[in-house]
Amino acid sequence: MAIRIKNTRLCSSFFVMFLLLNVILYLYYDNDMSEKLTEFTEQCDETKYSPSNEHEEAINRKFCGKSECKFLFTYLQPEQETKANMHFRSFVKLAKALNRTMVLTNVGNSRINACQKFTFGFYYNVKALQKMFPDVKFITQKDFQCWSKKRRIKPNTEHVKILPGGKIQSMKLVTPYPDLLKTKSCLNRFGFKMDDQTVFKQFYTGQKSLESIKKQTKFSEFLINNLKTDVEILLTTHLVYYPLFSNISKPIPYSNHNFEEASKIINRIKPYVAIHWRMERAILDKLPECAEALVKKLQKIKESQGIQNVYLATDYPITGGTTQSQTFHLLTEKHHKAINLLNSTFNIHTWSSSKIFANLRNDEMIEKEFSGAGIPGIVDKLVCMDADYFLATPEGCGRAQSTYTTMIVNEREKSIELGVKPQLKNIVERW
Ligand SMILES: Nc1nc2c(ncn2[C@@H]2O[C@H](COP(=O)(O)OP(=O)(O)O)[C@@H](O)[C@H]2O)c(=O)[nH]1
Ligand SMILES: [Mg+2]
Repeated sequence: MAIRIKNTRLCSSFFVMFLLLNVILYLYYDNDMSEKLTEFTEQCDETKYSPSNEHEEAINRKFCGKSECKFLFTYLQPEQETKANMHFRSFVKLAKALNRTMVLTNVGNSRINACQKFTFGFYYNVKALQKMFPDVKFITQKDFQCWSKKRRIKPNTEHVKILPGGKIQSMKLVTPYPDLLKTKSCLNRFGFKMDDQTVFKQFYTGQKSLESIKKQTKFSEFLINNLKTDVEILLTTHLVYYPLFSNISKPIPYSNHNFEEASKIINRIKPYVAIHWRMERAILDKLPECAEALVKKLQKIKESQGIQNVYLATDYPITGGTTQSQTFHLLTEKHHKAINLLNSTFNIHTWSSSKIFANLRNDEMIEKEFSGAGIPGIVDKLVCMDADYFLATPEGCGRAQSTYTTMIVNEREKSIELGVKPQLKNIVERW
């Protein structure tokens, strides 16, 4: 009997410890792991009460901590991940300057826009972003959506689009196009007011006007001065390729689970040479030459450095299907032959041969992310950052001026400077 009581006590203390451990683990991983699935399967229920200022204020307090909410929602970043990452930071700066809460727009398929199915934390480390911008308030798209739906007096909006070209630093009011935004940009998923009465502003940077820091500063000041409005939501988008704000901070770090998957690959293949072959825009006739030169270069590195393993990061569709970059349309026999030469000469490791995120891959919607450019692009980038030796695309063999490659190079340079990754033998070399 006594033994049984002892056992029961022992069991319950183990159970309590087990629970505690889980709570600790949950808190530790919260921003990365708890919020990574679909946004729109679970609808936020609309409230049943009739409109009254008191209720509106209560909803506001719940979601933005104040009786009045002021949000900045950049619902569409036009470019893919590295560039979208950069522009997102410009808009955080804008949110800061305008004292608005920044919406963490959804992500997926290498994009940051309202139509995507994953929360921002699926790609990015939200806690790290908060540290980078300690005085900016953030809200997930899901909570923002919920807030807008729960509001009975629907929050008002102003729409802002920033375009390159036009008259330098100019702004004009344009005819509203709410229906297009509702259908094409998924803004029908939110409960805010946007109609033919809504103010639609179009800003122009002027020709090549954001190419210098001085011009960026002038433009951002112009933008801030013209966006001091009382509307509850500023809806923003742009088509600008240069940074909108000067002194843009370092990239938003990727979320922990991406680092963990990259580490699994790295630990399995180290030491290794990583190649970033961004094939988009290669001169087709040059491709056979490019592949041969790469093979030669790899053989040399193997001999001189004694590194046996080769990791290939590329926008070529290594799993078949479409290319990994959505701006890479012209895929030819010459591309296939180039990759075949590489594959037949070396045992090449890739994100695909490494079965990344095995625990997530039994869901059809998530699996789609692994046939596209999203998560594989992030993991490839992280594996390249840690490689013992790094080779990047030379001119003519693809898109040598790639922000994707530049991000790897900058990170490697920083690691060498700080001496934090002793395995790094070079920053970058073009083969
Ligand atoms: N998986 C994978 N995707 C890549 C690689 N290189 C480029 N991409 C994809 O191609 C797109 C590149 O766009 P971006 O990140 O803006 O860089 P940039 O266009 O090269 O300046 C992204 O969607 C990437 O995910 C790669 O090595 N591996
Ligand atoms: Mg791009």
